[in-house]
Parts: sequence; structure tokens; C-alpha cells
Amino acid sequence: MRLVAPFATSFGAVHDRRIILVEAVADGVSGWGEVTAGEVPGYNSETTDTAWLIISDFIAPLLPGKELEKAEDFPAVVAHIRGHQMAKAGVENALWHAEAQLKGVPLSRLLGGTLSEIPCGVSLGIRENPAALVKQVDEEVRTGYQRIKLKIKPEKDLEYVRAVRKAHPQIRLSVDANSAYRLEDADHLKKLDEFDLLMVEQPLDWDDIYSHAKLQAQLRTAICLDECIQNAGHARAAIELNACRIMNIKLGRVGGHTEARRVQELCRESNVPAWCGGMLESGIGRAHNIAMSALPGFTLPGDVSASARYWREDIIEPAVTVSPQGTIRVPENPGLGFTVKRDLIERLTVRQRNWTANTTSDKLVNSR
Ligand code: OSB
Ligand code: MG
Repeated sequence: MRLVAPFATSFGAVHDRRIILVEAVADGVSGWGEVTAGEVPGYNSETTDTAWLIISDFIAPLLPGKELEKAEDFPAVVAHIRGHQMAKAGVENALWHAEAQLKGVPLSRLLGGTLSEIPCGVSLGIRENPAALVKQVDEEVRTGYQRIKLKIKPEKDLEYVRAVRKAHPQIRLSVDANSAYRLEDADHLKKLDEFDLLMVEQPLDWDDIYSHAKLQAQLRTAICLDECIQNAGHARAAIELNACRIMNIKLGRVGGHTEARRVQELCRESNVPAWCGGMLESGIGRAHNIAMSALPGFTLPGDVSASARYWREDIIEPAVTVSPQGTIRVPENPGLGFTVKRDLIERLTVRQRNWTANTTSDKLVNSR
């Protein structure tokens, strides 16, 4: 799927997404999940192709004919597989969607969600110059988004943030470095303090909680961890070490709804504000993000925004839309609350693998 516009972060730019969708057929219903791995291993160590391999060789073969009482029982089935959270999450979330349909309840309620509306922010990629970025911020603020996040990297930071802050003195503004800095850059990062940011997200290495604790002690601005938090244990370590004051929760990064709910619960007990991150998802991943964001621990606007910001035509119906107040309504109908456009998905499919109790098939559909 081609994004409406290329999206640039400190680890590279993406225009075309290659997305794995998982369909789990259980007791006559179809549950759908999305694997949120990127095309390159720049955000974390997974990619679309590593997830394809892990699901094909190690996860999917475990499931045909298996009796699972509830989706929550899935993590134990794949606990012997180390890492590969995004591959696992794609499958687990499909099972959650199936369970919600079988029980006739919205997925948000099955998860324990209480909000009927979620507050939304946007994440803006690195632009060619500050003026272009300011123009985009103007537009998003006019649309109603409650928080604007700017991607930054060395040489593309202070000047950009300064220009946006000058044009919009009052908005909730944050930045995301996707691990582009080192602890030795602390004096430089301290200059962000003057812009009254809600947070600086993941400034240091993707797997280095300890250095973030060292940095947080020197910054007035709150650090939010994204890449570093791969499970509830990491979240506990980060909170107890004061490595962050805000938490970004992503379904794929922590391995699915079961673990994401645990991280959320921990944040709530610890009074650490949390929000739902995004991975340039199609409508299926987006619908899962909306369901998760209804949990009470999600107290800050997430990176969950309208389908039209990403896709000319989304693969769910209706497309996700945002109110003039910058909120998304949590669906009240059973399951994800959106219809999956199977025809469009089939047209976009390049490769398909099926597992049933007796057979496996592999089909190259539309080589590109
Ligand atoms: O760090 O939050 C991130 C996109 C790809 C990989 C990592 C990140 C992002 C985003 C975009 O910030 C969020 C979105 O709009 O989906
Ligand atoms: Mg991030």
C-alpha cells in the first residue's frame, strides 16, 4: 500500500508499505490482525520478511485444530519463541478479534476499555525545511488534533521545533528522535527544555533504558520511551529507574493485546501517563489501536489518526475519521467495529499462505 505522502524518521523514509495481515478462522468467524513490522530493521529488529518467516515456520503451524478458550491463552502457546513480538502480536490480535465476535461484544469492552471516545494526536515526519513543517502543523491544528509530534534527528531539530513553537505558542507539542542521539548529546538535548514540550520520545538507543535514566535526570522535559519497552518487565524497570515519565504503548512492540494491557495497568498503578503509538498501520491495525486506547490507562492523545492521512483507500469500512475536537469514537458494535474489505485486500495481496488442520498451501498471487 502506497502512503499518501512519504514519511521520514531518523532511521529513514518510507513511501510503500508491505504489510502482513493475519486472518484467524475460529468457530466460524474471521478475526483479523496486522503485523506492524517495518520494511527495514530500523525501528526494531523485525521486518515484514522476518515476521513472515517466524509466523510461517514457527507460529502458524501450532494453531490449526488447537483448542483455545480465549485469546489471552495465546502468549503461553508461543512463549518458547524468543522475541519477534510483532509477528506474535499480528496473530494474537487476530484471535482477540475472533473472540470479541464470538462473544458479540466490542473488542474495546472485551479488553476492559471504558472510554467511548479517544483523544488523538499526529506524528509528522522530518521535512525539507522548517517552513514546510510549520505549514503542515497549521493544517493539522486546524483539523483539530490535540497534540502534534515532530520527528527530529541531529541537524534537523532545534531550528524546526523553534519555528513550530513560534507559530503555535499554545499547542501540546512533542518530539520523537527514534534513538538518533547519544548520552554525550545531553547538553544539546537540554536546549529542548526551552520549548515547553510535553515530551521527548526515545532520544537514545533502542535497547538502552539505563542511559535514558541518566539523561532524564538532566532534562526538565519528560522523556517518553517507545523502542525500549518490549514487555511489562521493561516498563517496570524504566519506571523504577526514572528512565521516563511518560510511556508510549504499541501493540506490536510488546507482542499483542495481552501484554499491552499489562503495560497499561502498570502505568496506571504508577501514575505514569500512557498513550497509544502508531506504526503507519492499515485500517486493521488502526482499529486494534482504537480498541486498546479505550483502556483507562491511556490518558494522553495517541498517534492514532484518520485513515485519510495515510491511505487513499483504507482496507476497512468505514474509514477512521476524527472529529473537529480531535477525537475518534470507539465503535460500539461487536468485534473491531469496522468491516474488513476483503475484495480490496485480495487485490493488494502479493503472497498468501493458508494453514488448516490437514493442509498447508502457499500462493504467489501478484508478484510485483
Ligand atoms: O516512533 O512512533 C514512532 C512510524 C513508524 C515507526 C515508528 C514510529 C512511527 C510514527 C508514526 O511516529 C505514527 C503513525 O502515524 O502511525
Ligand atoms: Mg516513537
